[in-house]
Amino acid sequence: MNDNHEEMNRGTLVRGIGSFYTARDPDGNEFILRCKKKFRHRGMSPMTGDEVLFTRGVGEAHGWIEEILPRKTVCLRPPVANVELLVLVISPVPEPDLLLADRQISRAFAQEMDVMIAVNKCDLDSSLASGIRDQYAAAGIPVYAVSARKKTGLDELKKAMKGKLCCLTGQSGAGKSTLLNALLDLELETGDISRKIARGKNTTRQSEMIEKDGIRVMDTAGFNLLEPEKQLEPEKLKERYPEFRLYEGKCRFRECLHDREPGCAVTEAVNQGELNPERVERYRQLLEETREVWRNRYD
Ligand SMILES: Nc1nc2c(ncn2[C@@H]2O[C@H](COP(=O)(O)OP(=O)(O)OP(=O)(O)O)[C@@H](O)[C@H]2O)c(=O)[nH]1
Ligand SMILES: [Mg+2]
Ligand SMILES: [Zn+2]
Repeated sequence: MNDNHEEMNRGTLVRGIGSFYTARDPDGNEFILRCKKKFRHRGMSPMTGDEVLFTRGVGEAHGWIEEILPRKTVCLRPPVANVELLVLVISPVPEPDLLLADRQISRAFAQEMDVMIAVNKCDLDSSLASGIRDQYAAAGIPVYAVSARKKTGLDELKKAMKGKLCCLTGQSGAGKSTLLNALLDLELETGDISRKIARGKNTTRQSEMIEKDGIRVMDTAGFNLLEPEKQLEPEKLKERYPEFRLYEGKCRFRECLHDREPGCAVTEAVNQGELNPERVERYRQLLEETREVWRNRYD
């Protein structure tokens, strides 16, 4: 057996449908693969963004994923690997859910991903972007105001996405696929917002990696709910808020979790207008939830 197909190839998984995955090699060739059972035994399933070693199929036959290389980062929702820059897409419709956004930002920062926000549909509401900027400036999260429909603000966003593996994420209907179509001149499927429930219709079903114009980006399925993390110690949550760092060690109590303890420097910073009250309020909401989940972690 010295046929070509036994040779090991290297590629990136660019999509997966059912139990079939597509790997793209460095020359841009795509290969349909299946996953060997050994991964399932290890509780590992391949994800879009994975770097893999694979053997090619003969003729029309599919090949096999032989190895999944170590992941730099992992998101479970959307399920993607090796993302370096998370691009949250927020729009006036559907109504922004910033608690959901904060959950995603918190998970991204825990893995040292970069995060930025694209406020889309600025043709419908030109003031949303500045409101979002107020919420996230102190955390150092850049906010780009764009309209995929009117094609405004696209160059700046595109420039900021260069050089890192990006992932567009956000509520269904926020306009992720439309935005990628406008940015990279693609024809990804897009959907309407339901009139009745004012939500997106989950048009994109799978994560898909696109490489074009020097940009590597994944379009992903929107969602409206994210389960709380089971293994997060409440004390660790504040470490995921870059804007708190300036105040660490300045509270009356050394163990302060910035949850309305007396003499809290974060509360003081909110009162002084240095930190955004809504973002801090949502932190406290997530802290409460994290405590609750932590208390019940053995149930
Ligand atoms: N007015 C306006 N509408 C937009 C803009 N961008 C997207 N839309 C509309 O928003 C709706 C949803 O767009 P999609 O691109 O399918 O949204 P998505 O985020 O990919 O949604 P899922 O794939 O379901 O997660 C479509 O009707 C788009 O035409 C924009 O800049 N302005
Ligand atoms: Mg989509
Ligand atoms: Zn404090």
